[in-house]
Amino acid sequence: MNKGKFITIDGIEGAGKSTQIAFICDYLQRKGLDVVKTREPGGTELGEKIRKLLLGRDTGDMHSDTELLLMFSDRNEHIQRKIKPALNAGKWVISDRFTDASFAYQGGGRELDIERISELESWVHGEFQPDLTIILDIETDLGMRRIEARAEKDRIEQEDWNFFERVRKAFVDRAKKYPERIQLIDATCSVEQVQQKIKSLLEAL
Ligand code: Z5A
Repeated sequence: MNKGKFITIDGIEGAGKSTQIAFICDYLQRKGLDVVKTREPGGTELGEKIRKLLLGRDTGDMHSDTELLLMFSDRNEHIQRKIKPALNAGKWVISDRFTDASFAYQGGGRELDIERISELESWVHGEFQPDLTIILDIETDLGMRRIEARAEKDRIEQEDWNFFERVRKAFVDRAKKYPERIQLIDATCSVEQVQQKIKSLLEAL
């Protein structure tokens, strides 16, 4: 039985995940909880190498199935070596992205078969799911505008508006499909307003 709680945050680029994760970690730590902040792809030593392969511009062209399989290889390492041990030690794990991102980016964005993604999900983490998933929802145009100023876009960030629009739609569909786990939050409002909504979810958990 898990003793800690597992929270994942997702959404399209520029939705404000990094901003809100910093708030979540600080909020929980102030409550005296032992918090582990992590991310996907990445989060483990091997995972960070996989992340470089997945997001590095110098990786070049990659078959969409390869991208999906690498995401789940990274996830397996992450769950087995970091997430589950931390939860079993009573820690609260906050992950910047998790499996919903594979359904949204590879399923929605790349238009891969959802059934195949579900098979990988069953294989890699079966019944194991986050206690709470927060999806920050924002219009695609606004998300893209927020990250416009970035010096260099990674391999996936270079995709076009239509790709991110499909990703956004897939996230919204996930939230509708799993209302007991996923909370969709309107992230177009101010940082403070988003924090207030997140705060009430954390209190409930
Ligand atoms: N990926 C995948 O394809 N499949 C998978 O299974 C997984 C991942 C797990 C990981 O990137 C990439 O991997 C991602 C999906 C793919 N690819 N893409 N593209 P990442 O998650 O590490 O990075 P990111 O997606 O590019 O996140 P981000 O751009 O850093 O966005 P963010 O963290 O959501 O935003 P932010 O940095 O907090 O905020 C962006 C800007 O907006 C910043 O200037 C803030 O100050 C500002 N901001 C934030 N909130 C607000 C509000 N409320 N109002 C106004 N301005 C705001």
